[in-house]
Amino acid sequence: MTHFTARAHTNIALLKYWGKADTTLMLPTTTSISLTLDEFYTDTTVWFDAALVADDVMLDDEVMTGKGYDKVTRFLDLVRDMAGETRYAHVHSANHVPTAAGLASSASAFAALAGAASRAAGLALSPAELSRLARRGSGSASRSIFGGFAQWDRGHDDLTSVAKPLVETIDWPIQLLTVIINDQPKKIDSRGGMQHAKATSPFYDDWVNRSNALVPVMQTAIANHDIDQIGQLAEANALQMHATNATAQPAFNYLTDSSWQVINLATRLREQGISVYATMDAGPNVKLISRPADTEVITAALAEAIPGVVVRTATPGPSIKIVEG
Ligand code: 2P0
Repeated sequence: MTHFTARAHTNIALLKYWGKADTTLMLPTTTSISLTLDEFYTDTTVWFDAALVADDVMLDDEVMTGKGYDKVTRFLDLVRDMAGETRYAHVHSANHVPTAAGLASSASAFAALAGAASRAAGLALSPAELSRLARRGSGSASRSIFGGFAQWDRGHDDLTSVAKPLVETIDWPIQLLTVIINDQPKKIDSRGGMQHAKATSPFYDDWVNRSNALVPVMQTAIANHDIDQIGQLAEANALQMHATNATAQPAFNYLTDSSWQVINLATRLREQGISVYATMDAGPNVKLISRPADTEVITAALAEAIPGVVVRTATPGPSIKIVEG
């Protein structure tokens, strides 16, 4: 019973994934580009055990049940099929992605699970194979196999829908300031939200076409270390993604009044010459793409606009790491 532990970091999309072309294979409608973050990650240990009569899944020292457990066992079934493994597994996972930070943990969680479970089952997968496998757990997990900037090509089948590194080591100043917003709107999970937007928004196809057209433009902006171009593209892409939700039938929204306060603050700071751009995912928190040198002026402006606001700094992070436990 060899134990394997994997550490995978979460990522934030600069060009978003919002909708599936194939819900079984988890093929997205758009190619997405992300930044992996150093500060937020998941550690997962897996070992297979002939004495088990069902998978044993623990998250942060609590027994996992319900929908979350079902997702994990379905994912382990994929790994068992690939490896010819018949035993159930122990999965012990620790999330270092504070829920209060409003960052999705499914990307780091399924990337770490793919890494640890595949090795524990005796598979030696390449990074691309690992990315494909992680995608089956959660789409955004395909990108968390890689550090720095990663691109998940939407592809057209299981083989071609895979992430790759664009630039793994980033030696120039870029960060995401995570602005934690407490006024939580009604929770709609991203899996349901993206499918509803795809099925009912009259602007959905337009969003897909615009998003895919931005891929080479974003690649050039990253290659040029052009934080203003990266930020402009990311902010526009995020707002267009959220517009598909606002125009769904019935409409729904992840952004709250406080989210808009932060987005509008970024606009005002730009008018003062500061490079700061907003990106938002399936929740109210706003991530500000910026330079570390501007942290103080940005956080001071945030504190003035929203007294007591909490801000967490996130910097570019590394690829998945797997160790024998
Ligand atoms: C992203 N999000 O590109 C987008 C932007 C949220 C908003 O990927 O159904 O948890 O498990 O594939 O990966 C969140 O979606 O969804 C997500 P599933 P996932 O980061």
